[in-house]
Amino acid sequence: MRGKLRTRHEHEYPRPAQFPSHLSSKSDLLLFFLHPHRRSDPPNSQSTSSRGDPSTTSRQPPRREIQIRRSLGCLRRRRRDKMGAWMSRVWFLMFPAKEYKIVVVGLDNAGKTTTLYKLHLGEAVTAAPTIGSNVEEVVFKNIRFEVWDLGGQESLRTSWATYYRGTHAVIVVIDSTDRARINIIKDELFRLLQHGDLEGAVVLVFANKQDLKDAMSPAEITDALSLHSIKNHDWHIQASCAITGEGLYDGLGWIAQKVAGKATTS
Ligand SMILES: Nc1nc2c(ncn2[C@@H]2O[C@H](COP(=O)(O)OP(=O)(O)O)[C@@H](O)[C@H]2O)c(=O)[nH]1
Ligand SMILES: [Mg+2]
Repeated sequence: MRGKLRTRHEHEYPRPAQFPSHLSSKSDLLLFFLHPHRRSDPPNSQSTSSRGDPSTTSRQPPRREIQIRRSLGCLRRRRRDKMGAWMSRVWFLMFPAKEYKIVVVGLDNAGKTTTLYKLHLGEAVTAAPTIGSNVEEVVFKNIRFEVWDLGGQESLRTSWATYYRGTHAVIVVIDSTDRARINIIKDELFRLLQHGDLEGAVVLVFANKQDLKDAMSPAEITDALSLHSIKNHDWHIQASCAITGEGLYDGLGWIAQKVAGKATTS
C-alpha cells in the first residue's frame, strides 16, 4: 500500500466557477454579490489588451460600486475608532492615572518653590518669596500629584494646617546650610505630625542645597530633626539640589512607591 497516501494540493480542488480567483478579500466578495452586473474577470484584464484605444482602457467603477466602497471604508474607520476607544478604556482600567496630594513645607528660602517648579516644568525658576501658596500638577510614573507649595514665613506657617485635609504626603524642604534655624523647622515638623488630617501621610525630607559647600549632610539633618523618633509616619530623607533637580525624582519615587502601594493594599 506504499505510495497510496498523498497530500492533495490546493490547485487540485475544483474552484467554483461563480467565485472568480481575483476576488480575494471579504469586501471584494461582497461587492461581487451586490454588483448589478457581476463580472468574473479581473478588473484590470481589459486594460492590458491594447494601449490608446478608449473603448478598451481601464474600466471606471460605476457609481453604485463607488458608494459601496465608500460605505465599507466608513464602516472600517468606525470599527477602528471603536477599537481605539476600547483599548484606551482597558489601558485606563489596567493602569489608572491616580492623583495624590502633596504639601510642601519648610522655612522661607529653603527652596520649596524652586523644588515645585523644577518638578513641574523641569527647569529652575527664579521665585519671589511665596505669599500664600502655589499649586501645580506633577505627573510621575503615571501617577498624578497635586503639589502645594506653602509660604514659609513665620506669619504664614499658622495657615499650613488649612491645607492638610486629604494629604497623602508631606515634603519638608530644608536649607541644609541654615544651621541657625534647624530647631525651628524641627518644632514645625513635630507640630504638623500631630495634626489629625495628616494621619497616615508619609513624610519626605529634602536635605536641599547640597551643592553648597557648607551644607549639612542628610545624616546630620536626620539627627538634628530627630527623625528616628517618628514612629507613626513613614519617613525618608533625600539629599537634593532643587536648582539642578538632583535627588528630586528619587524623593518623588519614594513617595510614589509608598502612596501607590498603600492605595493598592487598602
Ligand atoms: N544653591 C542652591 N540654591 C537654591 C537651591 N534651591 C533653591 N535655591 C535658591 O534659594 C532661594 C530660595 O528659593 P525658593 O524656592 O524661593 O525658596 P522658598 O522660600 O522655600 O520657596 C532662591 O534664590 C533659589 O534659587 C539649591 O538646591 N541650591
Ligand atoms: Mg516659595
